[in-house]
Amino acid sequence: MKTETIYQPTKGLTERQLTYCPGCTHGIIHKLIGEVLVEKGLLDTSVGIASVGCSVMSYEFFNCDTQQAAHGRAPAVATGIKRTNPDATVFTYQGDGDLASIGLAEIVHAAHRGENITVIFVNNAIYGMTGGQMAPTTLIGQKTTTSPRGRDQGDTGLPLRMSEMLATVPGATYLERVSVHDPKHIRKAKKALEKAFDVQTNKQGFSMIEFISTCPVNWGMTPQDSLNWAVDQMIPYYPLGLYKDGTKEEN
Ligand SMILES: Cc1ncc(C[n+]2csc(CCOP(=O)(O)OP(=O)(O)O)c2C)c(N)n1
Ligand code: SF4
Repeated sequence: MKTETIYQPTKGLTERQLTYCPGCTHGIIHKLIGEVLVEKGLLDTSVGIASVGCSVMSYEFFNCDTQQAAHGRAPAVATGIKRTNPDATVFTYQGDGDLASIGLAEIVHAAHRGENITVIFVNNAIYGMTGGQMAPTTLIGQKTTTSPRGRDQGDTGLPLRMSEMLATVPGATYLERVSVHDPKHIRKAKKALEKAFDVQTNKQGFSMIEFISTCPVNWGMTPQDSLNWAVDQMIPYYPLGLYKDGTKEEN
């Protein structure tokens, strides 16, 4: 009997079982990255920079060369690797605690220098790995272990919108915010990733894709409720879309 392959796991990820909690969208984002690297023929020349957070083990999952960076320092490590290996495709994979809190200086300066790297920014509005503390991206009123009555603007200011902020940095080339809460948005997110890697291949400079992601465990929700919460609460504050496309200016 003739058999037809309808679906198979991407070769862009190893066979190692993901360590993410059930319903966490880190896994979907990994899969998209793996698919894009394979489809663009970049896997063999890619170097992923794993950061600190739930994705600390991502060096085990991406089926390419990887390097672990200290908390927040992934863009600096990526800078060194890219500058010494200009033909490699270099990407970082960072949570919002990693990128928007401890690594805020690194990401701003890497964007400002226009480093030719691709940043994958996973915004789940909380510190996942360490048990659900408030992050710079935590929403006003959102309860976390360090804001048990809900984040208060008077105490901690407004949540940081990284894509909007980096769009004001002249050196940044391509910035887009996407979500993976349903198949339509997953397809859109993949397109944005493809574009970001194209920007790097074409030596056009710094690109970042911000993913709205879920943390059902620390949000205290079922996987389905957490997808709904991302749509109802996160996306209104973090609107999806293109924040900067400097490639158009250059054409
Ligand atoms: C210098 C330093 N400070 C603090 C920590 C502890 N720490 C590890 S992971 C983490 C939070 C990570 O949260 P995030 O980046 O949002 O990723 P997530 O786990 O939510 O995917 C913190 C504070 C550390 N490892 N190193
Ligand atoms: S703690 Fe949250 S972010 Fe981390 S793997 Fe679990 S659900 Fe995902």
